[in-house]
Amino acid sequence: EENKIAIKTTKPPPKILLQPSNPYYDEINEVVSRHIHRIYEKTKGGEDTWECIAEEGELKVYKREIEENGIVLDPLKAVHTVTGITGHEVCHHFWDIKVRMDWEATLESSDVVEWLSEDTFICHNVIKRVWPASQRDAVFWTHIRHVPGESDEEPDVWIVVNYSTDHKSVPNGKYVRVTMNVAMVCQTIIDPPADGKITRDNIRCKISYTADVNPGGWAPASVLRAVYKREYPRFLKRFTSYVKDATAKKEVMF
Ligand code: 16C
Repeated sequence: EENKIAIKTTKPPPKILLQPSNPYYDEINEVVSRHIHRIYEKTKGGEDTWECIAEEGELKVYKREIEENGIVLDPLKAVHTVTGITGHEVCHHFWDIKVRMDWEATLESSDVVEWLSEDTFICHNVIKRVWPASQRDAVFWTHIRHVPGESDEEPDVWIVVNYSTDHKSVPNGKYVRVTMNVAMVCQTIIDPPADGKITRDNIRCKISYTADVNPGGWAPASVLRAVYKREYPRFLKRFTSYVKDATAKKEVMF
């Protein structure tokens, strides 16, 4: 495909977790901690500024309308609870670029640009074009992490963060560059059965997904909002049922 930028990395992933010596270490830790803290912030009452745009069973999708210089920046968040899968499994499938195109419906391509560590790489997504807007792309680091619960009562957390960055091997210009701060945060709830034998029926995953996306250049607000309203709920349903199917016959990955 002559139209594609040659950015596929040939270097294999290092077999070591993200190290303090890595230039991205501080930024990644900061962004990850901010997302983790968000899940412990219980809603403090008062006016709820989030507008629900979709509700289906346990899935709820909310947005807040924000525009800056005519560009839609609506932050989006979704919560979902899915039985039969763990947070580790959800995060693994969200992070693993080898399976991304199996559940991503809005991408034309997705490639690794550089591996930073065993748990982190930089990638390049080319997003499908939406008429009448220009085509978009995104370059971001994606990091997966397991974090112990804040207290004895809190379950462990699995998290993936996708956060925009620049990379010399993907010059800006061919597409309009989208920037994002996306997090998939999961906690696994186990209801142990009387016989003590835990199966997938006894497992639930509480998911919190947030997306702060800047579409980069002008795009018609009404079209963009309509696309978001359709695509985010579709993504959450499609992705979670993908993970259920992919793991159903496998041993539980706690
Ligand atoms: O989080 C998701 N996927 C991750 C892994 O790929 C990653 C990607 C985040 C995508 C952020 C959204 C980009 C919005 C681009 C704005 C496009 C402007 C179009 C102008 C319209 C007038 O974190 C799952 C992401 C779920 C998808 C969210 C909705 C994105 C809509 C993109 C439009 C493509 C529609 C294609 C129609 C078939």
